[in-house]
Amino acid sequence: MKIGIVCYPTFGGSGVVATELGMALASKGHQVHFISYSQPFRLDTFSGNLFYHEVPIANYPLFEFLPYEISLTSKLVDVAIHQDLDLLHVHYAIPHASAAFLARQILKTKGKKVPFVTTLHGTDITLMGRDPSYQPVIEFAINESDAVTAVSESLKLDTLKYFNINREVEVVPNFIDVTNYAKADDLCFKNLYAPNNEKILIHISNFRPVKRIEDVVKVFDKVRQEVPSKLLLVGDGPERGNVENLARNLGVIDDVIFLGKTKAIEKLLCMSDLFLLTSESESFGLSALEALASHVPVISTNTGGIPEVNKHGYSGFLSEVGDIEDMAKNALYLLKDNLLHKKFKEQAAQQAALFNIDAILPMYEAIYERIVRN
Ligand code: GMT
Repeated sequence: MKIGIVCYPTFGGSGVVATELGMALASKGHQVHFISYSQPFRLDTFSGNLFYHEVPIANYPLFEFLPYEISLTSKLVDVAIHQDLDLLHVHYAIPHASAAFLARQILKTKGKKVPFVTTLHGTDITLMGRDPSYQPVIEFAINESDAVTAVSESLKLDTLKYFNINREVEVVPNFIDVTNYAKADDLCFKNLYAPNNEKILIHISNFRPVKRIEDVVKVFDKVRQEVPSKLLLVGDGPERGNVENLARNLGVIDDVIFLGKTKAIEKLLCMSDLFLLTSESESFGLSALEALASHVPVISTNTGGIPEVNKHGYSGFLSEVGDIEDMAKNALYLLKDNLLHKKFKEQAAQQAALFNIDAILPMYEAIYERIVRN
C-alpha cells in the first residue's frame, strides 16, 4: 500500500510512534510518505520505500499567525495525487485530523478517494483537545475519520468521556521493536556516569509541566540519601529551569546529569537501573515501555494508561500522583535487593515483549486494508 503518515517531527512519543511505524511498514514492503514541517527526528534511516515531504508555509506580513493547517492540507492533497496514496494515517488529532478531513474532501472533488486513520495520542484529547478553542473541530474530525485509534484503553475512555463520539474508537497500543534494546547483563558505558558503581536512575520526557519532573528530582533526593546514585535527565522543554533550580536547592545537582534531546535513548537506558515516570496524566508512557524493553523496572504514577504498560509488583511499581514517599520507598525496595532487582529486570523485559512490533503492526495493517476496501 502507499501510505501517507502525518506527525509532529519533534522529540515526543507521538512522533516516535509514527516514525517507527512508518519505518516498519516500509521494511514490510509498503511505500511510506512522511508529511511534516520538518524531518521527524527518529527518521534517520533510508530505504527505497521511505519518503519525506516537507510542508512549506508561505508567510505574508498580514499573517500574525501562520495558517499551518491550510499549508498542511494543500501538501496532503499534493502528495496524495502525485504519489497516488491509498490512505493517510495522521498521528495526534490537532490539527492533523481536520487537515486530513479537508484534504479527503478536496481529493473527492478531483475524483480520488483517500480515506484517513486518526490515531489519538494523549494530550490531543486529555489537555488541548478539550479546550473550547479546539474542541468542536476535533470532535468533528474524529467522528468523520474513516478509522480512529487510541493508544490505550484509558485514552479511549477519555475520548468517549470528553467528546460526543458517534463512532468506534479502536485501541491499538504503542509498540517497540524489542530487538533494538539491550540484554539484561549488558552494562554499556555505565562507568561513564557512575564511576563508583552508583545506581543510575533515569527520566526521559519533553519536560512539560504534565510530567511533574520536580517529583523525579524529589524522589531521587530521597533515594540518594540511602543509596549512592546518579540521575540522568533526558530531553528538554519548559520545565528545565525549574528542575535545575530544585536540584540546586536540594543539593543534588552534582549527581544530576542533564543530557538534552539526545537520540541515544537505548544506550542510556542500557546503563540504567530504574526509570522514573511521575506524570500527572499520561495516555500510555512510551518512554516507560522503552525502559521495560531495556530490562529497566519502572517506578511510576498510576495515572491514565500507565497501568496498562507498567504492572505493579511485576515490571515495577505504581503510586498515586505526587506521592514522593511511596515512589522513593518502591525505588529503594528494588535498589537495595540485588536478587529482587534482577527478577524485576527480567519481568520488565517480559512485560515489554507484549508490546513488540510483531503483535501491533498487523493491527494497523488490518485497519488500512479495511478502510481502503470500504
Ligand atoms: O506529551 C505530549 O504532550 C504529547 C504526546 C507526544 O507527542 O509525545 O504524548 C502522548 O503520546 C505518547 C505516544 O502515544 C504517549 O506515550 C504519551 O503518554 C502521551 N502523553 C500524554 O498523555 C501526556
